[in-house]
Amino acid sequence: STSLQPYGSRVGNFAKNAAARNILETMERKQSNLCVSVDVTKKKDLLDIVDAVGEAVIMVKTHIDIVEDFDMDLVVQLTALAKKHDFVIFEDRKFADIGNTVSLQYAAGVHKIASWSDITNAHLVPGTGIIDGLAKVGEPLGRGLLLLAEMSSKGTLAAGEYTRANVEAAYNNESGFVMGFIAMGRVDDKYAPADKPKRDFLVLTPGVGLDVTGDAMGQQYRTPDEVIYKSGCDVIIVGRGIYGALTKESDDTARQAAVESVRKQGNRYREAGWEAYLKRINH
Ligand code: S5P
Repeated sequence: STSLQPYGSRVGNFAKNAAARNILETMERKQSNLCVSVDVTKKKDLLDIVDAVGEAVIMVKTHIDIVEDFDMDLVVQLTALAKKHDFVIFEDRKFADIGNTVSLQYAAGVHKIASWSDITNAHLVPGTGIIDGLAKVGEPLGRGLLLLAEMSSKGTLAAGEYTRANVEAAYNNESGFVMGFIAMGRVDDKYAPADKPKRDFLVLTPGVGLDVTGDAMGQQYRTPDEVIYKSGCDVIIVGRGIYGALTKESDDTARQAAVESVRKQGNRYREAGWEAYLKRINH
């Protein structure tokens, strides 16, 4: 399995995808496999969290449509922070429509996702036309796409033959635009098509927490060790476990303390993720 190779040595496996190469190189440079998921509704909160954890992460994942005061200045500031701290941007848009519609959703509208997000993701529910629609926009810009082959939530229908279909679609994508999966384990190994040469893909995994095992709405958490070492995934995605402290501070002192706690959690998850990775490649 390619997951036993160091991140840096896998760069050459992604000759057709600049975003994937950039992610692997960033991981080596920063000694981190941590993606922070910044699911907050205020521009200032988003930027403060990203600035606090930027040094520890290789990727920032957004849900840009939940930001109430979104404007293009947020994109300007976020991309400036990406430069300052050396991370990749992942808009977690979870596209799920026909090719023509997703190409418009990706390129246009209020958010113009393709213009600033290095990678994004899609459900395969509509069929492979969704990949064609997104590739038409993303490929010329050097973007990458992840397929949601599995999900972290209780009762997910993304399993078994549906997961296999995602892996087959990725293997059939000759251009290299599909660079990986959202999945809970090494689906690219488990469902590798027998009639095709093995290919490398990145596996990014949400549902990661060190302190709790789930939430009230079906989220399920595993530790970085379970995800990176035991399951062989490449990137841990952590949301509330990192930014949880920054919610409803009454004054500046409380806010400062919350931002410091966010920074601390970022470092904690970076260390846990990297330790699990070192254990994996040195095993
Ligand atoms: O299966 C999934 C796929 C995704 S992208 N399960 C998930 O939780 N996510 C996303 O990861 C979800 O939309 C959220 O942004 C993040 C997890 O956040 P947390 O606060 O539970 O860590």
